[in-house]
Amino acid sequence: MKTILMSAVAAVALTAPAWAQADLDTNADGMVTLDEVQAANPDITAEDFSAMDTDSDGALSAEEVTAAQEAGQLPAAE
Ligand SMILES: [Ca+2]
Ligand SMILES: [Ca+2]
Repeated sequence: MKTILMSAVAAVALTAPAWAQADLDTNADGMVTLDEVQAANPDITAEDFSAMDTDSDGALSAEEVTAAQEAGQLPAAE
């Protein structure tokens, strides 16, 4: 029973598209700001953030977070 429940949780985590971003988005407003990125990754600079913010709106969307992680600009959430 316990195994079935854990498998279900794992499946949900794998299929949720924005799970990594949700992890960074500490105030849950749907966007990841520089402060939120730095809270999890103190080494990220404003310059690094600008490079990841491809549409320059001052925050990272789920797509931008995923792209940054795939490009190695942002550590992938564990
Ligand atoms: Ca946020
Ligand atoms: Ca953006």
